[in-house]
Amino acid sequence: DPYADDPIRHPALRINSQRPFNAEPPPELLTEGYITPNPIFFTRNHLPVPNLDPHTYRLHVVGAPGGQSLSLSLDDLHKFPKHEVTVTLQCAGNRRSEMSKVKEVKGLEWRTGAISTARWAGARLCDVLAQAGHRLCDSEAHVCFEGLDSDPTGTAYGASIPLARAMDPEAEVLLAYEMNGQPLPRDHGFPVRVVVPGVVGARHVKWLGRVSVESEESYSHWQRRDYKGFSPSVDWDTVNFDLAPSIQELPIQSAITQPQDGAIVESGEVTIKGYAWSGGGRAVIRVDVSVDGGLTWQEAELEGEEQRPRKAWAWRIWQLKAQVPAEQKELNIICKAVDDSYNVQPDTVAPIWNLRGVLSNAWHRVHVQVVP
Ligand code: MTE
Ligand code: MO
Repeated sequence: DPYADDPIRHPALRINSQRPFNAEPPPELLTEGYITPNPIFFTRNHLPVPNLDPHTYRLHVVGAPGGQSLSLSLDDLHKFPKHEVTVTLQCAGNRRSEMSKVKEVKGLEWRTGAISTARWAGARLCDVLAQAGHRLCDSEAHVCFEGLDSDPTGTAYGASIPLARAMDPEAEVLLAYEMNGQPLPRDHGFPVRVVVPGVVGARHVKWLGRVSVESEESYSHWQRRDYKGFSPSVDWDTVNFDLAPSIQELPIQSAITQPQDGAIVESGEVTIKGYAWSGGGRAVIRVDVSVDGGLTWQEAELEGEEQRPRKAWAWRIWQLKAQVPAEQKELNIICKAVDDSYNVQPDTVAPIWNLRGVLSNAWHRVHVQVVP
């Protein structure tokens, strides 16, 4: 069993698949704090978790022509200036279970929890690339990452991001060795992973073994044959992965974590809570909440760290205290967020349905019963 050596996990996680391990925190724990504690941070593994020795670990960085290749130990990485940043990581498949209610999709049935936030620390990728002699001379180039996890044929997990993002110090792309002040847990990439603020989880390669600059995107399955969006009309007979761009920045997203669908709440003051986040460093400027199925709207209060313009890498937790009269029988709660480019979420799922169930960001809806 290639999974026999996987780490022990927190019992509160909701498991979507055991081998490989995929799990999300329950909604009430997800937004309990602004930072997600390491043991309940959502986990998305495609393969068995490698068991790497931090003393013999080396990160191979392929040098630029005329530059030199690097073989960096963990100590070597610690010698680069340490950079810290709070980043929300979201899987492209977050909220897929709502899409599969419209029509069958291929993929894990994530609810609203394939998203979490941590304070990451490590070396800046631009500093490491510069030491290997790389400059931003070819703005069409890509930085390819390879993990040290692999399938029985020896194929490793891989992904890539544009070189322009990797070399931009303002983009704050990290080779992270710390998560919330601790060494990375095994499930989250020990000893080193990539953190790409504002970009889909799939590019945050864990158990990082190799970094190279290429003229093309990574040839990995997960870069070329997965994590792309399509029209609702495209099915598995007609899909052409070569024609769609790989998902990088993610669209505006929000969800309700409290109360949960099907709950019973008491009339009077009802607390409604959730998260909101947008990709590409776009800040959340507003979350609108309705308790009457979208007839009327109220603005939620945004909590958590202030967001920096163009560098809003982390989510906002939001809250609304709604007054619910005793004669009310039910609430149809909806939330929708707006980012600072005035991007909004689509109101329903069907028009954004796609065969792989990615980019599921329609208005989130929760139905609850009210008791006096
Ligand atoms: N890196 C490696 N090496 N192997 C993987 O399976 N999964 C990716 C990404 N990096 C993956 C990986 C995907 S799809 C996501 S959403 C994130 O890791 C999840 O990171 P987490 O498990 O720390 O939440
Ligand atoms: Mo993912």
